[in-house]
Amino acid sequence: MSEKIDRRMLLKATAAVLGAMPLAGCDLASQDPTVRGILDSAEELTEAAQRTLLSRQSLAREFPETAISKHFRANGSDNPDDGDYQRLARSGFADWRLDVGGLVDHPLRLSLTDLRAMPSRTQITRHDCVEGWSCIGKWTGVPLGGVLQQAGLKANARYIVFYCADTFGDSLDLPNKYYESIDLVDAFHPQTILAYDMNGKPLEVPYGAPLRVRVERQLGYKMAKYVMRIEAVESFGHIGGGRGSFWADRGYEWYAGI
Ligand SMILES: Nc1nc2c(c(=O)[nH]1)N[C@H]1C(S)=C(S)[C@@H](COP(=O)(O)O)O[C@H]1N2
Ligand SMILES: [Mo]
Repeated sequence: MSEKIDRRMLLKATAAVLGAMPLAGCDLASQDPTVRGILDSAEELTEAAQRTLLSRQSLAREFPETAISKHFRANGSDNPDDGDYQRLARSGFADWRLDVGGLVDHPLRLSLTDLRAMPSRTQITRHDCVEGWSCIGKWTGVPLGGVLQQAGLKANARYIVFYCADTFGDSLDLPNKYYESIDLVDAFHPQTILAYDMNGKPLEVPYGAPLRVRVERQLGYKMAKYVMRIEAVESFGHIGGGRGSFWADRGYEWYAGI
C-alpha cells in the first residue's frame, strides 16, 4: 500500500472516527475559506485522533502452533438452515460467489478459487466471545484491504458491511439475518482477513464455511461467518435494525474492542 493511500485512508478514517465532515481532497475546495477552516480544525483534532488510530492499528497477539485449541467452540449459527445456503453447501460451495459492491468503482464477484489465488495471510490468534470463553485457532485468508483496493473504494465509503447467509434468532421486531460492519481502520488492518481455511483445512460449516471475517482486535460477534456479500457504505442506519450489527441491534456495542 503506498504512503499516499495510507495517508488518505488515515484522514478518511479520522473523519469517520470523529464524526467530522468528510475531508475534501480537492485543491480548489481547500482554497475556500469555509473548507479551509474545516480542514484546519480537523488537523488540530487529528493528533489526538491519530493516537487512538495508531493504537487501533497495532497487531493483535499471535501464538505458536502449540497453542492452537484442541477443540474450538462453535457459537451462534453452526449450520444455517437457509435453503440457498444448504444448496451451496451440498455442492461444496462450488457455486458460491462473494459479491463486493456498494460504494466501489469495480464491483467484484469472486469464487473460492479466485480468493485462493489472491495473496493470503495466516495468523494464529485468540477468539474472545462476549460470553466469556476464548479459543485459539489458525486462520488463513485474503486480507480484506487487498479486496477493497481491487474493488476501488469511492471517496464517500466509510464502513464495510458483511451480509451473512444465516437467519439467527427469533425477534419479531428486528430483522433476523446476521450482518456486521466495521470501519475503514479495521477494514485495512493487516490482520483483518476473509478466512477460508482454519487450522490448515477448508473452513467447516460450524465455523462459517466457506468464508468468515477475522477482525482480531474485536470480540467474536464482529467476526461474521457465512459471508455472502460485502458492501461499502457511507452509513448503516438503513440496514438491519440500524446499528450496523446483528448484536448491536440487540444492545451490544458496535465497536467491540478487546
Ligand atoms: N453469520 C454469523 N456470524 C457469527 C455468528 C452467527 O451466529 N452468525 N456468531 C458470532 C459469535 S457471537 C461468535 S463468538 C463467533 C463464533 O465463531 P465460531 O463459531 O467459529 O466459534 O461468530 C460470530 N459470527
Ligand atoms: Mo460471541
